[in-house]
Amino acid sequence: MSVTMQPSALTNSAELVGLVDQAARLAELAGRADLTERLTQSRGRLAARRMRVVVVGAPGQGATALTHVLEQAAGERVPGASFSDAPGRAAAGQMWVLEPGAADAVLFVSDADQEYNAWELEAIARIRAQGTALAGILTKIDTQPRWGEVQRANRQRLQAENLDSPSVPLLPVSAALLQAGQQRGDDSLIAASGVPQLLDFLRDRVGTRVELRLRDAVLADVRAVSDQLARDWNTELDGLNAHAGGSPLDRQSRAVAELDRRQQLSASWQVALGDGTTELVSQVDFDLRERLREVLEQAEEDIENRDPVRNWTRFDSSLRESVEEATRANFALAGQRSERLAEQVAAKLAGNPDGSTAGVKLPSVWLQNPDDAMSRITPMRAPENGGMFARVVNSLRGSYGGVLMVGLLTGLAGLQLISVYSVSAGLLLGVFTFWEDRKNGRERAKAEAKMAVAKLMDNVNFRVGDELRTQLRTVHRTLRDHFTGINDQRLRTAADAVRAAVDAAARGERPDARLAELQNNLAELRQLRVHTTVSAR
Ligand SMILES: Nc1nc2c(ncn2[C@@H]2O[C@H](COP(=O)(O)OP(=O)(O)OP(=O)(O)O)[C@@H](O)[C@H]2O)c(=O)[nH]1
Ligand SMILES: [Mg+2]
Repeated sequence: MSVTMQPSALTNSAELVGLVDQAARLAELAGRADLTERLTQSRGRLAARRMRVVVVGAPGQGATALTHVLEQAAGERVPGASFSDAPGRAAAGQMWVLEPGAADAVLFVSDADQEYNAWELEAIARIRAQGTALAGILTKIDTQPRWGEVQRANRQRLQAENLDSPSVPLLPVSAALLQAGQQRGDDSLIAASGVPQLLDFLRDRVGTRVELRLRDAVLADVRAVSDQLARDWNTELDGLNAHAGGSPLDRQSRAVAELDRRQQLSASWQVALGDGTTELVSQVDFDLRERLREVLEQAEEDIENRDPVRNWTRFDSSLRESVEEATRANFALAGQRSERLAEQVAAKLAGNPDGSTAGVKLPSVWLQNPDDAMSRITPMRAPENGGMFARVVNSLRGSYGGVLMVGLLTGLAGLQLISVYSVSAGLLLGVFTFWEDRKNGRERAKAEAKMAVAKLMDNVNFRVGDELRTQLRTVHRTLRDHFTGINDQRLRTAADAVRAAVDAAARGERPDARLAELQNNLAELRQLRVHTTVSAR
């Protein structure tokens, strides 16, 4: 009893839920827990759609109490729903007007002690005329054990007034029971309140408008699942048809041989993945070191020939750019190699004579740029180049020493401390010290610059290398999980085929029953596929 009022362009939540459920049932039939899980997620996304529910009714029927408990209990069940009391409460005998489009669903409440009166029937007729999804709610069922009779009587009245086609769902609830159940933590009271059932009903059965983006995402999931199931079942069907010839015992031994082959393949892809990963990591790691070594060499050459110490910030940032370029290239290589590894493993698992990956889906693998690791690398500290002042002081000290030295020597010869000789010696030594210092300072700055670069490169090697290895470990895990899933499925299919063949051989018959079952499933899938594509236009 789905309440479907909107024109069907598959923007209606109830129709979409129906398709998701149908696909989920088929996935379950095929034992594909991974696909069932994917559909559970689509269903969750549908349950989280925005839904405005307005509760209306004659005065005193329990609209406010119901709105409160729905708000409290909605929780995970219908996380996108909002509930409100009828705006502009109607006084007895008057009619209130709902803005068209203000609600996705209307709950019309009436006390379970009495049947719909004329006023209520008129109100229901008006809401129906507006085309909003509608459900009738019998309230306060805790005080009225005979609510079932009232429900039946209401149905008759709706039918008599021509208001029951399509049928209006009539759901019993009790706000009081829900509250009592919540207070005492008693699940049976909560279930008896009918409120969880009402919420599920709103989630799955009330057709509200679904945004196009959500609809397309859900349909894409359903299509992907049905394609996957079609592939599985077609493969099995081909197998059955190919093996249909010969005696039941022949078919049995062929099925056993196929299972055996798949078991061997199951070992070989794991070896391929293990070896391939080790090789991948060492190749990519080597590539990173090589690229960084080139950057380091270039930087050392620049320090030697171009003296970048004076323009240190620019040197620092251009060095970083080269490092980033090198790491990006390295990560891109890692991505390509990972994809190639995935193909190699898939080919091993597929075991096709032509070495293709046909029959085994490839996973999507990708690496992120190590921007985060790069951003944690601090700029290089500028080397000190001594500075002019230090150099002048040093030269003065040199010339002073010169004056003293020669002055004292010539003093012994009877000349004064300050003489032509001593002053000339002082000048000479001062100039000498100045040039020596300048040269030493430059050499020291270069050496410091090289050390700073080496330290930066060490840091990059450490952090980016670490990031690279972490990401490659993730790739390995992704591949392992992906191929394990496929492998399990292939083994299960082969084992099922063996069991079916053994059964058939025991009964001495052809595997017709399974054949018919597969054909039925495929027919249902084709129909599902038509629903999800044609209506999506
Ligand atoms: N026993 C019982 N009483 C209820 C229940 N729901 C509501 N009531 C009582 O019914 C009376 C009316 O409830 P409201 O929720 O205020 O009803 P309403 O339709 O919002 O009323 P107005 O806003 O005054 O028109 C209150 O006394 C509630 O305590 C229920 O589930 N069980
Ligand atoms: Mg009220």
